[in-house]
Amino acid sequence: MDKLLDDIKNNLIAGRVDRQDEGPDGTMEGQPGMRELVQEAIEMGVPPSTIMAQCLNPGMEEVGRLYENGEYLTPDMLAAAESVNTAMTLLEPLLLENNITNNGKFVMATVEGDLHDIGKNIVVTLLRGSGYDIQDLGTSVQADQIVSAIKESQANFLGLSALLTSTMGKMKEVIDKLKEENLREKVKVFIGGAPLTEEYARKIGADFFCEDAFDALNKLNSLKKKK
Ligand code: B12
Repeated sequence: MDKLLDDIKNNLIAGRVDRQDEGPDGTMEGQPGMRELVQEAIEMGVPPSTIMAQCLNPGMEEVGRLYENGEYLTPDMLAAAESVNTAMTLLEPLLLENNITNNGKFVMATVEGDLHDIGKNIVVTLLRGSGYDIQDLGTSVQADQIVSAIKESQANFLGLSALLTSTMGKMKEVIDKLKEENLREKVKVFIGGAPLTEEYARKIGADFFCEDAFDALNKLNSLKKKK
């Protein structure tokens, strides 16, 4: 099984969707790609959370490193994103299948000016699969739109994502607007994204900073226990 999990991770890094993809060096056509490998893992009974934790998260971390080193360019990143999405499309129904409980309403958005959504989508899939009713507002969402969605849905939780240092300040704008509308006490605010920290969460008045999707789930579970 370890080889299968490694193959899934490596196909993500190679940005391959299925067996027709030739891969970055043009030699991989005919070999199983993300679709076939994830399907095989599902048939073997590998839990979706294992595939996410052992293949998708570390695979995307490696893609990030390659981009930062200059070895990967934008098309390589987009190919990796398509490969992750293929995996998530196969995993999402399984995550949903096991959950009938409704743990609360969660509004999720990437803040204004920011188009990064791979991490947000992973969080959305994991939380949806864990019984949260998620309203995903998408990317580059203005503070006003986020606050209106909270008001209308009476959500218990808000998740904000930012990957750019130039957009993370928008999170404070959202929190300030929630205060203006007297909604701040009604919603727990979770923030995530590579440039953020625990300290930044405290500074802007968010409730929780989360390293990754599993950290978010743990923090939500600890809130449930406190009730
Ligand atoms: C993929 C990628 C892109 C893709 C995005 C595709 C997509 N659909 O998302 C594309 C090619 C479009 C892109 C564009 C750009 N990018 Co870019 N991108 C990345 C890259 C390589 C990986 C990001 C990623 O997907 N990581 C994998 C996911 C799984 O991790 P994650 O997002 O961190 O999410 C996890 C946690 O953070 C957490 N989390 C995230 N959000 C949330 C929210 C909540 C509520 C919770 C609880 C948890 C949580 O959980 C997630 C799952 O575990 C990063 C490098 C890096 N190392 O991060 C650069 C990076 C973020 N990009 C960068 C830049 C500069 C850009 C561009 C400006 C490039 C350009 N010149 O055009 C544009 C900006 C476009 C825009 N307006 O947003 C810089 C940002 C630098 C900075 N300091 O601001 C980075 C750091 C690369 C670099 N070192 O230069 N990018």
